[in-house]
Amino acid sequence: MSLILSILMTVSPYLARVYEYMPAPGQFVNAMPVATMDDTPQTMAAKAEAAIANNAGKTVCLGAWGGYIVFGFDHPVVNSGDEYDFRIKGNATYASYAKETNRKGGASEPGIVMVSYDANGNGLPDDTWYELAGSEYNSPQTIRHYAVTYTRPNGLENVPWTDNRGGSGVVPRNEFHQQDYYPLWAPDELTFTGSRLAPNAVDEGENGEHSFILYCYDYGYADNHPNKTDGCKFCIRWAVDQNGVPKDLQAIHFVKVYTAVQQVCGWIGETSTEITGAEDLHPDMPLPDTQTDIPLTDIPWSAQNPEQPTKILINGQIHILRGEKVYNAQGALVK
Ligand SMILES: [Ca+2]
Ligand SMILES: [Ca+2]
Repeated sequence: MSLILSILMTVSPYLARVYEYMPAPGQFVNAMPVATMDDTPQTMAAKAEAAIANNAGKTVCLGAWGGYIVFGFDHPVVNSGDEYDFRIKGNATYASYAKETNRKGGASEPGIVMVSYDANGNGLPDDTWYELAGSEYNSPQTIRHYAVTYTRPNGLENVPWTDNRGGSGVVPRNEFHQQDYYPLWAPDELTFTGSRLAPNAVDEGENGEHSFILYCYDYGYADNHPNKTDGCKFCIRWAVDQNGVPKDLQAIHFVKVYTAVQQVCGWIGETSTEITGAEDLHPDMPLPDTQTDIPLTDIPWSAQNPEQPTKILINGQIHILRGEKVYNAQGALVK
């Protein structure tokens, strides 16, 4: 393999970039990843990226409802049509109790997944977001256009919140985590918007004992099923616009995940989605609109460039390599 080919073909299947990390308050916030008073949105995105990019496998916590992360890959993830397209890893587990009752549940902390195509081509996630409609998308218990505002408490106190439906509550402190639960680098008020799924936890304890089982939703949420299951895989064809109309995206560049439930489970505290990585399940799949392809015999021969042309994929798009020269699918020299 020529040097130019080996350089051009390095497409990683793994999450490559974290563009934004803004958790809601929570018991693991400022700890996963660790934050200091000197941190900024930029340094925290970099810390989140170091934790989960390139299959690093550490944990980033999104805190209570609404807290989010925005990440992407080093190439567009192609919509395969009928297969799973990408996987998001979390730390969900099935509890033995739930296995005995033939229900899937345990530590399931579902996060809503949104996707975006870099429509303006600037490499930044500033384009329209589309929700992947998971199993609860049409549930009458799902609240759309929900908004919560968290307020920084004075010192190490419970974090109060109010919502846009007259509700209020706190993210309570517990004895296990002593750090500030309010993101250190955030403004004193933090408002998140999105959809809220119904609480998924049931206290299955008996005789005054508490034992919370967080039951899995069927499909379409991050940190909802264990990483080895199909329950953490996603299809781009599930994308819908803000009115619920399916959106046919050829590929996506960016993914946003936010904690989807607003729930406190006794001593185990608030429910918060965790992310430990993500992976394109078919990184070599070409973009469908580049399938049009010129015959290899049309690629110019020269004495300096005598090798037979071959088709290669660069960032998911068909190119043609001849010697040290690279042509696009229309036959134009690109390198
Ligand atoms: Ca953009
Ligand atoms: Ca979790």
